[in-house]
Amino acid sequence: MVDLTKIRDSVIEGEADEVRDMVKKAVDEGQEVGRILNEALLLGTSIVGDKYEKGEFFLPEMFLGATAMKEGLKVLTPLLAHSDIKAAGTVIMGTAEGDIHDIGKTIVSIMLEASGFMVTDIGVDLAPDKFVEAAKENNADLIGVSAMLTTTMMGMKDIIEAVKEAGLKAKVMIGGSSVTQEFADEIGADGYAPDASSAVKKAKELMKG
Ligand code: B12
Repeated sequence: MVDLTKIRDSVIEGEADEVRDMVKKAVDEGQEVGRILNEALLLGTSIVGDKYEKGEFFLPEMFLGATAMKEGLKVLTPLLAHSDIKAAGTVIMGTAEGDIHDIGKTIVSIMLEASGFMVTDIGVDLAPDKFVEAAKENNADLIGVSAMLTTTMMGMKDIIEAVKEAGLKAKVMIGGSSVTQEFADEIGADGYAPDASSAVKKAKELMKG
């Protein structure tokens, strides 16, 4: 059996090939996908974040760690997202302008898909009009916006305003490590969630009205 702590450590070390191979092996062995995600990939990423905060890691290490995590996530994505439930709603998901962090929003997207939502992930570093265009094209019920930097968080307000100005029916849900409920209220977001599983709950709640 592949030891999940070994995968976690390889994420921390930024060993993308090892992470991918071990995750594949763990899946083949029948290890639980949710545990591989939480105890190996997410925990590894969070330790990388702690080390960066303490000054033990610098940007290159943080980048390698994220790349390794994403290699593992690629293996898990098809397994997490399978769902035969009718679409619970249509969601546009993206990261705010100036921000290239995409792991959090990718996980939220996967969890929403796994819960029956139709999600279109439009990428990172997106100006407000990109969200508006995509929401129109897809007749979206919800728009999810992620921002990890205190600077890019501020741009979320512009997205909410652009959505309102365009007269769209879509509700805007926001998240990211520095985002809080208080901030969401302040900028007039329809919803906020601190993590992927509460994002699913919040999305369902917003669909109800
Ligand atoms: C990996 C990482 C990177 C990678 C990103 C790779 C990638 N492809 O995403 C790289 C190395 C590129 C990077 C770059 C930078 N980073 Co960085 N990064 C991180 C790190 C370590 C982890 C982020 C992550 O992926 N976490 C794992 C995911 C699963 O968690 P999450 O993103 O929080 O998402 C969860 C929730 O927030 C929520 N959520 C997220 N999005 C959404 C959306 C919705 C709609 C909802 C409802 C919920 C939701 O659900 C998610 C799942 O549970 C964090 C540290 C940390 N502790 O967060 C710093 C961090 C975010 N980075 C930081 C900084 C400063 C930078 C740089 C500016 C560094 C620099 N000097 O260049 C650049 C900015 C680049 C840019 N323009 O965006 C700071 C931000 C500080 C701040 N408050 O402004 C942090 C907090 C590190 C720190 N302590 O200083 N980074």
